[in-house]
Amino acid sequence: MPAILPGETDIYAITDARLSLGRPIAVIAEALLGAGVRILQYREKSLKAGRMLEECRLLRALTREAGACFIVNDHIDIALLVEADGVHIGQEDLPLVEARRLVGKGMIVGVSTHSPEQAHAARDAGADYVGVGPIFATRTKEDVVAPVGFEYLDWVSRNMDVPFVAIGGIKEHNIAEVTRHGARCCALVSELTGASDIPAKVAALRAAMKRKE
Ligand code: TZP
Ligand code: MG
Repeated sequence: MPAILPGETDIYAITDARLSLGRPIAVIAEALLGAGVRILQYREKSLKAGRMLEECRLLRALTREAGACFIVNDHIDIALLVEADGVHIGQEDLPLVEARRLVGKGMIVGVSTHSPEQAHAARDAGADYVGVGPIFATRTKEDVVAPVGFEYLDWVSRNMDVPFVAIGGIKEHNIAEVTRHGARCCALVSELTGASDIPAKVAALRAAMKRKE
């Protein structure tokens, strides 16, 4: 299994074609990977499975070439078909134990969590990492739960021994604060996919995280 969630602070990039200023996914992925992003998640909510499979094949090739980790959101079948490094599931997707049965031990399974109870359950069921959020309000996710703010992130930082990723409304202007609350890895969608200069945005986000370490 490739290393996920580096020890130092870093960003976890997530795709969304609807928030990419009309640019093809290959352009977005190449810009992110060229800027040194180490984890890329494919998350597309409005495409048909055939198209998603094609795009994931492409992203698998690009991430492999870049030596980056490739995670597929929701679609375990597609993740298996393209030999992704992992899958990411939410609380209302297939239960973690069933997802694990499908992908086996060698694949990363990440789970979105919004409370200490969900974090404990994910850890006990063998999650490789947990998503923590949404930290701030976001328009990117349609069925999003209410922001958890910093309270839950603080709790995870202090109490969880499983790697975690902060997510939801994280931007250049607030990422330092998220880092200060203990997040070493931050997941972003719109701030990255919607940036006109993606490498510059990656550099600015990394600099902001480091300044507040
Ligand atoms: N899970 C919780 S919030 C969210 C997901 C997938 C969307 C985050 O998007 P953005 O644009 O970084 O706020
Ligand atoms: Mg899901």
